[in-house]
Amino acid sequence: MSLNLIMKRIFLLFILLFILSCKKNLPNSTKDELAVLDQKDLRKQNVKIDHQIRKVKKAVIVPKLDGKMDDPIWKEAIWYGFDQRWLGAPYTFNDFFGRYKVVWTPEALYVLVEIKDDVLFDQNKDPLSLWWDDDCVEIFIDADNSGGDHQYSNNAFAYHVALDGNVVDLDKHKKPVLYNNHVSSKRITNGDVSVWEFEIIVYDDTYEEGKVNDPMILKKDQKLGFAIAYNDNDGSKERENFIGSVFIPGEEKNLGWINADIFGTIILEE
Ligand SMILES: [Ca+2]
Ligand SMILES: [Ca+2]
Ligand SMILES: [Ca+2]
Ligand SMILES: [Ca+2]
Repeated sequence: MSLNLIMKRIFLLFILLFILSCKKNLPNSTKDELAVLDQKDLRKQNVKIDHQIRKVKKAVIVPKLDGKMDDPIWKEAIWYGFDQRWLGAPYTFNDFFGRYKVVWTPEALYVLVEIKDDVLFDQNKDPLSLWWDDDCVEIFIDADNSGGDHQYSNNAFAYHVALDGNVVDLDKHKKPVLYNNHVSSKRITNGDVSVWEFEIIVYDDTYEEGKVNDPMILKKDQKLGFAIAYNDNDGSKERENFIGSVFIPGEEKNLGWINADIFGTIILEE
């Protein structure tokens, strides 16, 4: 190796060391600023913290909405409980017991519900009047699992399905609207046990009532916000209990109709 070449290499080494030392001396604050910016972006987007994460099976054969649970996919899916008392006094097994299953196809979510309720009560015949005070199943769907406020928006839906099959939620004008074309159902009641089957066409936050809206095509690995509840009334002026599927921290438990952060997270698997 010539002396010239050795000198050149030493010179290059010095330059490299110089560049490295400059990088090291960058003030720490630059790094911190970048971190702060990231956190701000996260807060702006209101990222939901996934909880009650459950995998949901795909149905090859679509369950028949006949109020009978003999479809092949219902035998494969597992039961989950309505086991969270969101409103009302403690209740007995005779008063209420409920469990449910969820499966999916690209076109819809399917929910099977088995409810034991001693009295089925429908005091408000007008579906748009005090719908939450009659016995009803409430299904919460957040298509993009965004979480966040949805009280008067379509960021998420809280479908109240009444005993007569009418489906109600609030729209952006704070008025109740029938969403019977989003949720189809069939209920068969024997004694105090009702079996309900639901087909839920999923719409995302671009949904506009009265316009032409494309339903969401569901895909493998997709996450959705999901919760379900039952409003139990056995003859009182107002509902006696509101029993949900997901734990809600804090004193106020009646938050499902306002904030999609409390929904659990389902993941669609094949
Ligand atoms: Ca069926
Ligand atoms: Ca009851
Ligand atoms: Ca959403
Ligand atoms: Ca009841």
